[in-house]
Amino acid sequence: MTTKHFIIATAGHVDHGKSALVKALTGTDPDRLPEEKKRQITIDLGFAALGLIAPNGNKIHAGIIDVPGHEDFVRNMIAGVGSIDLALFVVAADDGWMPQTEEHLQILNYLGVQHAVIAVTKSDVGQVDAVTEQIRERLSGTLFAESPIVPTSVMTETGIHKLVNTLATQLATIEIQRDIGKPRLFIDRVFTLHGTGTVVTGTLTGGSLHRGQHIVVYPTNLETRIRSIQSHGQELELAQPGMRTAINLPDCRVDQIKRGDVMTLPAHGTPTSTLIVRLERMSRPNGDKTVAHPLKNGSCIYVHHGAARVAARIRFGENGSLDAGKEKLARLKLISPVFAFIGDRFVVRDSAERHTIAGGIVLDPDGDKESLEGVVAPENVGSLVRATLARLGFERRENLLSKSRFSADEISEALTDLKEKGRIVLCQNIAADCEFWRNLRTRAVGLIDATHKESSARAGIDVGELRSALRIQDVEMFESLVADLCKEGFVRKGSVIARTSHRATLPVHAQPVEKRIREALAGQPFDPPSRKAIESDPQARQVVRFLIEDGDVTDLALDVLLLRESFERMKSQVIEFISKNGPATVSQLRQALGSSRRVVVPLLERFDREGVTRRAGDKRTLCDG
Ligand SMILES: Nc1nc2c(ncn2[C@@H]2O[C@H](COP(=O)(O)OP(=O)(O)OP(=O)(O)O)[C@@H](O)[C@H]2O)c(=O)[nH]1
Ligand SMILES: [Mg+2]
Repeated sequence: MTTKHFIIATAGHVDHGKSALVKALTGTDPDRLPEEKKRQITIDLGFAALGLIAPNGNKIHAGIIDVPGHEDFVRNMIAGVGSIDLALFVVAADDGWMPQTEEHLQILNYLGVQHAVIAVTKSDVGQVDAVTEQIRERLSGTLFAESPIVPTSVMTETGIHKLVNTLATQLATIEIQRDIGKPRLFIDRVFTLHGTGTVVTGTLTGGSLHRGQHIVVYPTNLETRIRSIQSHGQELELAQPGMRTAINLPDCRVDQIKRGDVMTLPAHGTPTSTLIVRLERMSRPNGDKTVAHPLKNGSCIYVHHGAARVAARIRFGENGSLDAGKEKLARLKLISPVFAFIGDRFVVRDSAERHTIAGGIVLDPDGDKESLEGVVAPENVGSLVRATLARLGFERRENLLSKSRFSADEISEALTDLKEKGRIVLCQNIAADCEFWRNLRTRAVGLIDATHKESSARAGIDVGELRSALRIQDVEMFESLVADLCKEGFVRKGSVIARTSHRATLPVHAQPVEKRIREALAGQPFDPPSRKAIESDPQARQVVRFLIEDGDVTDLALDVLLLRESFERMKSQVIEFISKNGPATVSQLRQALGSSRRVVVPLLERFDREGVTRRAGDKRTLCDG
């Protein structure tokens, strides 16, 4: 039977007994720093592990993160609760609801933490009933309104057993974290172990990491390999989502990595500094100082994402501010990049780091390119795919929603499904919005038809000309469009695209010119007159273009035209000569063909490109096969 892994973090006001409770539950004192022991206060994150048995007998392993309650260390607290499954929310019976009880509650709600168990600590010295009532009142309307409340005392050991059972019962109902094949380890500690080298720890989400794997650390782009993995002191081959994970990176120095960095695989996009987000402010009971703090357009704030804290500026779509109980779309300009996914949640604090003022959800981590219009919350993969394509027009399949909380398979299935329902277009490697694609096709067809109408002597429109007329920068997308057109009704011939039904014809008055040109080229087939001499007037230029597009004439170099037939004959003769006489120089081949360097040099270069010949020193040999 496999053990389910979860992460629990404590939360609550300073001195309310969080660390003492963790020690009573696990036997581990999470306060490990000498200064913490001296001041009897938690400063930074502490860690412990708790083995539990679910009511159905299944094993549960919970990694516990103990956070500081003091208002000076809220920043550390947020780094600890970024990706937890359940909060162990602590309120002391002798003190009741206090400022950081409130602030921590808001932080957990902004981060979307869905589950909590509430411990009314110090039940031996406080008023359990009154405080329980106060807690229920403060939690009403929040995600924890229905969470169980357990009175505890570490002095008398009251309620500890019940708390263990409550945690087990609650965790048993929670889905384990999803493995979407996109692991992110939000690094919260970096240190050196004597004889082992650099170790980073964090909470792993989104996918697994295994020993020997090649990884990248963002935002520094540090690429390295995992030497070994541990979770709560146990060596592992593989760390799974929802595990506290320690990773040994012997090839890195400690000063190359810091708290807030993200370890991931190189294939899932890069960090960015502009996020499109939906910001929200909770509406909380009166007298709460955190609600009063203004959040205006242009405000400088701190964004807490994962274990990172980054200064940023807020831009709302229009001027104004975000009031309590409201939400608004905004763009966040960060001073340094974060590796965020669509659907990630974050916390916003003021620039002086005194108040938690808002929270939000990332709607687009690549927020540079488009307006705030049409950005949607990621409810399900299908609607997200459609909304994304509606905004972007098109995207490469492998890039579409790569930074989202959906797996590549889920995205791929959604694409196929939407295509079958006619809601999106899939063409080669491009996924596109139907309307966008239809418009593009209509414009392309219009340009092709206009070319046919205006210049019937031309085989069609040059693809490069079509691309620039459509103003398409992306070559791959353009190639998909051409391929789509060529599925029905259109054809690509060399460098032009045309209606299948189109036959290029020269106007009657140009036919004598055509005759003259053909004769000039046929007169000295292997050493014809220069292109300049042949294209003596605009009409001759038009005819030459017609003959090239039609395939009867090859333009070998800027100034060299050959009849296709001469080109093919020269090819056979070169092959025959080399087969008979072995590798040959330009000059030998020139003599054999009775041609000139002007023609033979570009001719052989063309044969090299076509894989007919190969250059070895100053000689040409034949390519095998
Ligand atoms: N009487 C009594 N005292 C307790 C109980 N739990 C904790 N304490 C005391 O409360 C004080 C604070 O306990 P901690 O566990 O350090 O509190 P904390 O919430 O971790 O504090 P910070 O991490 O600094 O926010 C210590 O002196 C504990 O001995 C309890 O159940 N009963
Ligand atoms: Mg503590």
